[in-house]
Amino acid sequence: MCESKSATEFIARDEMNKTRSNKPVFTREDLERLHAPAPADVKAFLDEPYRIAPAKIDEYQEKGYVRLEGIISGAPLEYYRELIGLAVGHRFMDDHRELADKRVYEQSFLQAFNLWPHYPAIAEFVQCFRFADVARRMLAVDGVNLWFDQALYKEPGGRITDYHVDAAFWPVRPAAKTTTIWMALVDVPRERGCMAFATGSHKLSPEAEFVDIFNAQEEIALGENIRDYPWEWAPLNQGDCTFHSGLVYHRAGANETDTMREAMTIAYMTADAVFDWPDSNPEAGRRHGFATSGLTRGDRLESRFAPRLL
Ligand SMILES: O=C(O)CCC(=O)C(=O)O
Repeated sequence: MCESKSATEFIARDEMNKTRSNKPVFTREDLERLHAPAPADVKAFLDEPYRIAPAKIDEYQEKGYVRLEGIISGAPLEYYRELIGLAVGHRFMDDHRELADKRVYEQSFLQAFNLWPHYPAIAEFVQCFRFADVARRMLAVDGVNLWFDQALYKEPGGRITDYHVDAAFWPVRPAAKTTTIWMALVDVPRERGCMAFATGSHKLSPEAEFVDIFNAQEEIALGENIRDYPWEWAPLNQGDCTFHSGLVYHRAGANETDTMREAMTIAYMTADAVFDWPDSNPEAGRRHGFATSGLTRGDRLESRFAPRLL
């Protein structure tokens, strides 16, 4: 296996290329890797179920999130860390802005949304049995559809991620039957920007409250409804993950280290989810239009870009 190349390294190399020729170079070999099928041992790992103690499922349902150790490890971890790093580097190769020149929202992370439709090697990972099966068990449903994936790379010096509830951004109902895996591709201690969850806040309301993090000008102060909740920080070792409910309030710390916080996320919904949105954010009906094209409010949400996984 080739030496692992993180997005930080890729972007640094890209900067070198740019200085030399004023044109970023993404090698043919890099692109080929993003289109190549996984080696047999890596593929076998993706098909292997992850053993979860029933207490972990109870914890998810009680707190709205749960931490799981070693969802990925060894060669598969190195393999996908490198591929996801390459894909993030590819997405951002024409973005040469300094952190301080970006919009406040963009200073929280490099957000590489829906890598799977563009890079077949990542599609295998995003659609795999191993993670979808855990999602199905957390949601206590018979089947799950993919909603989307996104890599969230918090740059060194990257600001906090403002508190919010995911389901308010999504035209997916019931919100309680959505969940996201947040996977640490490197160690993510608190100082590298780990996640924090308001435990139990997913029970506040079946309708998600819209917090407009996209237009923040500074850190958004916690709302009164959520201020007194027990917030728990969730530092993770490389290869660990959290699953969090689409209804749980959460945020993340700043990256105070000098290395990238590399995280990969995949969002899932119950297979009988419906295309619908919260009254607090009618705009959600227009977001993710590629996945809901041709659907009318109230239709079952399944499409080429929101496929059934299990
Ligand atoms: O990674 C982050 O900083 C925030 C992630 C998040 O909000 C999410 O995955 O729902």
